[in-house]
Amino acid sequence: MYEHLKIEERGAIAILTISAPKSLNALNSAILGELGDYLDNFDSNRFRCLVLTGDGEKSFVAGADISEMAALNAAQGEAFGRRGADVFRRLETLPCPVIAAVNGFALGGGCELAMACDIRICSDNAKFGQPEVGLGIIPGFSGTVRLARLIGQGMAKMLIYSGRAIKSDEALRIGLVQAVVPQAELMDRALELANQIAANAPLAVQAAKLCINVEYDMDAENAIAFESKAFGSCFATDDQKQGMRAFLEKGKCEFQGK
Ligand code: CO8
Repeated sequence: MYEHLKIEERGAIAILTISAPKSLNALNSAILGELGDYLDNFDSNRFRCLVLTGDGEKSFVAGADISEMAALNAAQGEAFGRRGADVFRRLETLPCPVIAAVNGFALGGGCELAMACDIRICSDNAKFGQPEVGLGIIPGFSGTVRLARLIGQGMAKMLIYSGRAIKSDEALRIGLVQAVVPQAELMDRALELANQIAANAPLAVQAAKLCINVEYDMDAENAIAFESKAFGSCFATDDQKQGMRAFLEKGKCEFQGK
């Protein structure tokens, strides 16, 4: 149904693969459109985790499509940047968690896409970077926003100003990724984590995601109040009743997401 997206469902886990092998999965308008459509129709009641990856063993996403950007004027550049940023924001605010399984190059828009996911696991051959200033532009899919938030301003400025790409071990050291695994194990390890997430109470997982995302932009007082309210709302769910009963009876709970 999509030209550049491959979709797989494994129980409560959805796997989305960006596939444009000729350009190392670079993001053009068509792919952004498909990604936006997929996210708009994503059923967070049915799926408990989304794993996002790139096709092949070389590249996650090698950036926005340079051939499409080359002739843009300022207004068109802004519109293209806005379009990508909107799609990435939809990914970031998807109710259920998203794991980026980064299988190779995550450059420019590819690094920005990975950063819009909740958790990043990468293969040992992965490379991250924001090379945009070497093309006469800046990261335009929210990279200046998210990179600084994820790894701190100093490190973000060093990477963005220099355009330097870093290997997986350095990405782990600076906190850009949460785990590095051998390439052959990448999907298994991502799915293992996805299954751990999926075994937990889905409404509680969603509430935790919402809290962490929303509270980041709040002052401490409002953030704490927001968390208290979300915490309280968990007690209105069957999952909380059943989860706590199962614990007290030393049983296991199959959460229903109600
Ligand atoms: N866009 C378009 N085509 C690409 C891209 C890209 N980002 N990346 C790779 N390709 C194409 C190559 O042109 C090549 O095509 P062809 O076979 O027709 O010549 C094919 O993919 C294979 O690539 P290479 O032959 O270059 O493969 P290598 O293994 O030699 O190198 C690299 C791999 C290092 C990944 C190299 O391809 C590269 O440097 N790519 C560009 C990386 C980059 O600069 N990315 C950032 C792009 S800018 C961006 O993402 C901005 C996001 C914000 C946009 C805001 C809108 C205004």
